[in-house]
Amino acid sequence: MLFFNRVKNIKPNTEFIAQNIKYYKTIESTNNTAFDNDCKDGTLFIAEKQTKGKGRMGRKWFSKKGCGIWMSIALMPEIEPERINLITLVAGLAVCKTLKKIYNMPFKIKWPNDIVINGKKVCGILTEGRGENGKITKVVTGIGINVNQKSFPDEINNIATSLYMLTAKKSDRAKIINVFAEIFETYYKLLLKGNTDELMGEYWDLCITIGKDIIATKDNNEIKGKATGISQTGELIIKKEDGTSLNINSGEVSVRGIYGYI
Ligand code: BT5
Repeated sequence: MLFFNRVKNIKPNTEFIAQNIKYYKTIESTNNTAFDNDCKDGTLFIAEKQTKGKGRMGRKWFSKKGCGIWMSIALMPEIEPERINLITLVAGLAVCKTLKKIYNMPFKIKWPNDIVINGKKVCGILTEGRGENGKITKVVTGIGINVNQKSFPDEINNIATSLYMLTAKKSDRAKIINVFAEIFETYYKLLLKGNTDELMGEYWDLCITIGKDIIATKDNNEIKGKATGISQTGELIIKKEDGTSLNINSGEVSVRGIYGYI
């Protein structure tokens, strides 16, 4: 069901990101709707509530009505399939910089797709791609930001936070989206030009995973080691306990610190 402009005043100063906007009251997942609809490059899909908001590997994303930013951007990049992960990194960098700019608080990135503060998650990102004959036709990057929640369900109470809980003030969702769209577009254009050094440098500075002892879980197997960097295609480079190195891809693993969530 299309819905008229609930999050009012989304009007970023961009060339194409969020220049076309589709608003919904309740849908299953903005990522799915973005795939199912023909649309222009950069179209923003946004819902007041998602009934099947999703994270990676089939996980659930809690998307309470009216409290968060549940949005997806449809992109048609000329990009090799193995570089899609970089779009998640760009989106994470753009959310982190947006929140730091508006709130002046020490938001950080937990590789690949969480924005965290004080050990809790305020935003998650899910990027999915579809293609034909080895070529990407559409990429959807879905972003969930907890904005005005005053509490969370028990399942995520220990790991989730919202901007309201951090500031004790209600935030204007459109303002966050406008700033985000402008920063995202700048970095996304750099990525498409192949000019990744600057954005990877900034990502590195904000990423709390690098340098940490971590456990990556893949297919129920645990890999222990130290995260030493990010590869050119956005993978996390891990130095294992036996001294060998391994690159891991964001879609397949979950990463946590040896001491807790981060
Ligand atoms: C993510 O997955 O963090 C990606 C979340 C992407 C959500 C957006 S909302 C718009 C778009 N439409 C969708 O359907 N999805 C995208 P992952 O790294 O797999 O983390 C999922 C885990 O985060 C869950 O298993 C919970 O532990 C936790 N979680 C769920 N809901 C949360 C919330 N609202 N805030 C913080 N943590 C949450």
